[in-house]
This record gives sequence, C-alpha cells and structure tokens, in this order.
Amino acid sequence: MKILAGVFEQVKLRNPNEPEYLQAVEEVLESLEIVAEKYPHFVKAGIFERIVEPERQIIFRVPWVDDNGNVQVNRGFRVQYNSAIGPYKGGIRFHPSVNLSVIKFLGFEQIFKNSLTGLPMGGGKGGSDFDPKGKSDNEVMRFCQSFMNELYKYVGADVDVPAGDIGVGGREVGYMFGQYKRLTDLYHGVFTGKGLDFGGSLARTQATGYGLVYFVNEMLADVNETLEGKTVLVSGSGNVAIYACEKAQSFGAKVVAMSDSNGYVYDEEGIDLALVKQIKEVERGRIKEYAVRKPSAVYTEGCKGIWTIKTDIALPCATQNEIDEESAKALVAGGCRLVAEGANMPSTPGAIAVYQANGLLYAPGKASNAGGVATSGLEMSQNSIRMSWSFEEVDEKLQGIMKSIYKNASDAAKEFGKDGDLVFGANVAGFLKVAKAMYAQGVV
Ligand code: NDP
Ligand code: 2IT
Repeated sequence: MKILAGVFEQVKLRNPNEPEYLQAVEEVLESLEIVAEKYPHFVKAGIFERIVEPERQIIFRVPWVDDNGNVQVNRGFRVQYNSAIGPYKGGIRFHPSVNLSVIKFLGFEQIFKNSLTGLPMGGGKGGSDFDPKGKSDNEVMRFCQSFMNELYKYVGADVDVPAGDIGVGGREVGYMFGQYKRLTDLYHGVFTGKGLDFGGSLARTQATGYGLVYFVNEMLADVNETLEGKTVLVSGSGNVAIYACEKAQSFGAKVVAMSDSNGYVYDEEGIDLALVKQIKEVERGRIKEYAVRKPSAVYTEGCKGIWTIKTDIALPCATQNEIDEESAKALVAGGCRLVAEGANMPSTPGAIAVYQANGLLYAPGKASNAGGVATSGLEMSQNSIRMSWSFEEVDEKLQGIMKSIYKNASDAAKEFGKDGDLVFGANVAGFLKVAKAMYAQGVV
C-alpha cells in the first residue's frame, strides 16, 4: 500500500486490540490501492478515510433473569457502518466470542457484500456475547426481549434491518420481532429471516448455502467443470453448512465431512443430511451424535482435522479464521482445487496466500455467501409490497444474483489486470458502487 498506507495506519491507531477488524480492513485497502490511483477524486473526497469509520456504534447492557432466578448480564452491539446505498442491513450474532472487533469486521465486510448483491442495502452488524447453547426456550426469549428493549430505538424497516447469523435463527428472530412490534406498534419488515407466517420469505432459510453452491457452479463453469462426482468438505453444521450440503448433493457432489465447534465427522458413504438435520435442527444436539447413529461415520475431536481429508472442494461454513496457513497447506496436499467461503472471513491471510500460490480457485465470503443477505433484500421487497413470492420465484432471483456477483467480481478483476483474483474483484466491485454514492452525497 502507498496512497492508502496512511489510512490504514490511522485505523490501527484508532482501533488497537481489534485484530479481526484490522484483518478485514487491511485486505480491502490492499485491493483498493489501484482504485485510489485510478480515481484521485475519491482520495480527495476522503472516501477511504470515511468508509473505514462506522457511521454509528451502539453498545448496551442486556440484563435478563435465568431459569434459576439469577440475574445475568450480557453486552449488546449494533454497528451501523454505512448507509450510502440503503438502510443498514446485516445479521445479529449470539456467541460468547462476540466483541466489538468481531462485530466491526462483520459490519465492514457487509458494506461490500451488500453492494455486490445489486440491491439497495447499506452495511451493519450486531450481536451479543450471549451463548444460546444449553439455554431453555424461555431463557432465550427473555434474553431476546431484553436485547430488543434497547435495540428497538435504533432499527426500523427504512433505518436498519437486522437478520440472523451464528446463534440467531428463526426462533431468535421471532422473539426479537415480537418484542419490537410490542414496543413500537409497528408491523413492518424490521427483521429478515422471519417465520413464513409473519412476513418471512420462502427460501431465506436455504439462501446462503444454496447461493454458495450456485456461486461454485459459476466458478466451475469457467473451467468447464461441474460439481457432479466431486468430493466436498463442509465445515460447520448450522444454517449455512446444512443448505450448502443439500444443494451440493443435489448437483451430484459427495459431501464426506461436516463439523461443529467440538469436532468433525467423516462419512465415506457421503453425509446423510436428513440425519444431520434431525440432530442439529430438531434436537439442537452435537455432530458427534451423527457417528453414534451412522455406522460408516467416524468422529474426531477438534475442528482442524477436517481440512486434512482428501477432497476436490472445501466449503468453510462455520466461523472466522477457521482455516489457517497450515490447514490450507493440508487442503492443497489432499488435492483440493477450489475453496468457496460460506462463512465470513474463514480463511486467514496466510491461508489465502497458500490458495493463491497454488492456483486454487478461491471465492471470498463477501461474494460467495452473499445469497443470504440478497434473499433478505428480497424479503424486504416482499414486505414493502405486502406480497409473497413462491419458493421458485425467490430461488430463481437468487440464482440470477449469484451469477451477476460472480460476473461483476471476475470482470472487475479482469479490468484491473488481475484475472481470476476474486478477492480483488469482489472488493473493488463492491467498493465502487458505495464510493460513487458517497461521492455524490457529499461529505456526510
Ligand atoms: P449457525 O449458528 O447456524 O451455525 C454455526 C456453525 O458453525 C455451527 O456448526 C457451530 O458449531 C460452528 N461454529 C460456530 N462458532 C465456531 C467456532 N468458534 N469454532 C468452530 N465452529 C464454530 O450459524 P450460520 O450457519 O448462520 O453461520 C455460519 C457462518 O456463515 C458464519 O460465519 C456467519 O457469519 C456466516 N454467514 C451466515 C449467513 C446466514 O444467512 N446465516 C449469511 C452469510 C454468512 P457449534 O454448534 O458447536 O457452535
Ligand atoms: O453475514 C451475513 O450476510 C448474514 N449473516 C446475513 C445478513 C442478512 O441481513 O441477511
């Protein structure tokens, strides 16, 4: 970095002790150096300094009472990052590892991801260090209600529209929507990922995983290949992982492994997804249980080992920095030729360098997992016109959006002489739309 080195220095000074956030910003600014050279008016207008600074950050206390009558206190966050192209939009994460750095890295990535979808959505993210694991439905409900007692002041269908992420699915969105409605008397699309009976969109549950696989199809089509007969590893066993597995299988791929934060299962016969859904979606159990019920499967404690399994394709769908340099080398040694990210920032910079040095096809999450938020955008549209579209209609739109994200990212890479570099292409294509909007709107 030359022109933008000063911008990154300032970000480091302002945000010490925020490693995930700095990791996300550094990658984007590295891509944007050429853009800064080509468009000096963006430099003069301070676009780069402004885009790395959230418009607003809200941090709040979330007190609630557990089933034993004890008072618990968690910390809540909402970072409203950028509203140049639409209301803030992005998920809510409930996980004990949540802190400001995690929410800021996610919110920052969301700006570019949402821009890539072509829909009018700004970037934001929120969450809490609350751990829903092992909590009763009533505890989760009380927590969600307390969380909304503060958050409702800052969100709204035309202001900021949250959705799910790790630890937040249909149950939590339902509780938060219900409390928002009670506090405001407003029945509007303040959340996406809602239940189908109260404004949710068909195909939103499937959208991130399905969209990821549609994106992989585009990458493979460019090298005249398909998913048919390919071996695939999917990390995680949550919302994104399950529907990535389902769609990959529907195109004839053999998914041989899935995981959770305790360990992974390897099933040489191919993953039985109905069993995974039963264990994870119905029973809210652990992936270890899969190997108890399926004789061909082996469970191994610890997450990293999944990347040592021989495979053609890896789809990390769990969490940030789950593939480090060593795991990336193991993937390459095991024959992996394509990595597409369902999770946000699952590959460390060292891992990405290994993919690039070995010529892997590589899709960064902000492009390949954008199908979830894109379908959230479609949910917002349906809520605004008070209509709902069929599964097929939404799915068809999702496929079109994933195709155009792939095309825009690869075209941007070509335009700047970086053919095939989707990290660069996604960062630049996502940035340009937001930067043009910020430029046109003046210094705000
Ligand atoms: P879920 O909560 O449904 O599932 C998360 C999965 O990842 C679980 O299997 C979980 O295991 C595992 N996991 C979570 N944290 C860790 C950790 N620290 N180490 C190892 N494994 C972990 O979340 P989603 O499927 O919604 O989200 C997965 C990823 O996809 C996240 O990076 C999210 O930001 C991203 N994403 C999600 C979208 C969505 O629409 N939901 C859209 C775009 C991206 P365990 O049960 O043991 O915690
Ligand atoms: O990371 C993401 O894009 C999400 N968790 C989905 C956000 C959304 O608003 O649907």
